[in-house]
Amino acid sequence: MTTITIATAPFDDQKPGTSGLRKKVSEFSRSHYLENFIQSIFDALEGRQGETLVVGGDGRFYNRRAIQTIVKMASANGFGRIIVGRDGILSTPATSCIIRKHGALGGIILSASHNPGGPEGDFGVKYNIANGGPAPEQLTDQIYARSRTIEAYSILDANDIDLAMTGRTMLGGTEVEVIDPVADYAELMETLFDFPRLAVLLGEEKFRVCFDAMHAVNGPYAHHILEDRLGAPKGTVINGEPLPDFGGAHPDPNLTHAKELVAIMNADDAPDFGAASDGDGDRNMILGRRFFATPSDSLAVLAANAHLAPGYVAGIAGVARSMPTSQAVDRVADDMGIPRFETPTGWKFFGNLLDSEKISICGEESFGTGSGHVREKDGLWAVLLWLNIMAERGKSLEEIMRRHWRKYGRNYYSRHDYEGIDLAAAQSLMNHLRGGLDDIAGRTFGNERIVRADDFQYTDPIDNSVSTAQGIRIMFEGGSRIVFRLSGTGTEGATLRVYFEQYEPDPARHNQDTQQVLSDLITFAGEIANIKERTGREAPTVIT
Ligand code: G16
Repeated sequence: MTTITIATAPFDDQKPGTSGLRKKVSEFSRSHYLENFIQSIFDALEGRQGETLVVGGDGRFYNRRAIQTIVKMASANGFGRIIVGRDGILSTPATSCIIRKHGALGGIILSASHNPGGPEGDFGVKYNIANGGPAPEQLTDQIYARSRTIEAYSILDANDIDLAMTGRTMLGGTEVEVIDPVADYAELMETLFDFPRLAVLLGEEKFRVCFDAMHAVNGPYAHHILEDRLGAPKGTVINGEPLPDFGGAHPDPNLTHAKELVAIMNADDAPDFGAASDGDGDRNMILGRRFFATPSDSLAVLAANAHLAPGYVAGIAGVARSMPTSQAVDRVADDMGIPRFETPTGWKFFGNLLDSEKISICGEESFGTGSGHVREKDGLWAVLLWLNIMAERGKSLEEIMRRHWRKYGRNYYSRHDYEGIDLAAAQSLMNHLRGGLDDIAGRTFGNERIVRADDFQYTDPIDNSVSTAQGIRIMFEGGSRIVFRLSGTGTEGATLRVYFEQYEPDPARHNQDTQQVLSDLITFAGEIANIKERTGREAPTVIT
């Protein structure tokens, strides 16, 4: 086997977004496109010689092909050991767990998360660092800079490795180990949760669960943990086989895309608990019987009750949420007297806070929650923590949520997405808002005064790095907020996200329709940003 060096020329569009580089499969599969980006990652990594690299993905179309290329390139670039998930499968949280457990330099995760898959769908590459978390901005900037100047990449001239069998082989001077994708992760979950207690709950005939893996990566993890280990009846996990095109569906666990689960949970004989996760297994949606827990509320409940699970029995050090996430978890932190942090959108911003143990639990409105057990958000972890809490409380999900609201008040919350709009129009909408910030502050809307309008900026309390232009915030006296930002994960045009939040302390008013409660804020946002005129859209594409 020999290493060959292949001449190439830079592509000018390899700037990683909120979570890695995401493009259409047709773009990623162009000659040298994947290779350029992988070599740019390797070139940005100091001291990779002899180190361990973890490689896996969510099973989407192009996953296996890309893995073969990456393994040969990693070997040619001097990695001493490569750990690959069997069949090329590794969820994002499992990759984070494996990087940490095996002391790897980092890992490459092939996923475009919740974006559709298949030959016409999306593909993506993320690099995670030695702490198991997403590469911080300094590193993604270096990778991007390298991609602008790259002239050649190195690859081993070798046969493909057998991804179907676990075991070790040598590839050039590199040991390649194909591992069971689930084992390390399941072992970690067992240290955090009361598995015997959960086995009793899930074994009870009167308590039923439905987990929708959406034909994505969490299928094997959920089958193993929920059904094989905890004894939930077969059939508890639906759509449990990862498919290259996710069965033609959109593996996004929200009320719009997880239609099958939503119908099951709204039926007369609905199970007690429902959940779905996304393409790469890091997101979660939590449902009770005919009841939806918003991700922001779910985060707040998990923070308030985490001590009921063995892994968090000593309490939590602090919490963090991304800026657009509702302030529900802030109220929990204030009540517990622990620190809380507000970060930009993107899991990478939690890394330093978790590493320095300033926080134990964090989450985002975009269906992501997690803790210090790994450095990624973790869909199945959230499910197990909820189940552990329900087992201890002996209450339904809705009862737990309503009790929470009675204690802390309810943050009515919704996100409106305008997907696939014209990029220039989206940017001009944001610039228009930015330009008018001084005029917005101090205005009165209904009975509420706008106390502040700004473009969110974050200074990391650990490394003092500064991230600017992270979203427009309009904040009202009573705690209501409107936030505007452009998504950093789409692959077509731009996606405008508008987030609405209104706080309601009075329990007598906790039963209202969310969109109704927020309707005035929604109208105001439409007017202030000229959404219809600027996007050409009458209504949002997705409301969560
Ligand atoms: C990624 C990031 C999250 C972020 C989400 C939405 O999630 O990891 O931190 O909240 O995208 O980002 P945006 O609003 O910019 O589209 P995932 O699950 O897609 O990897």
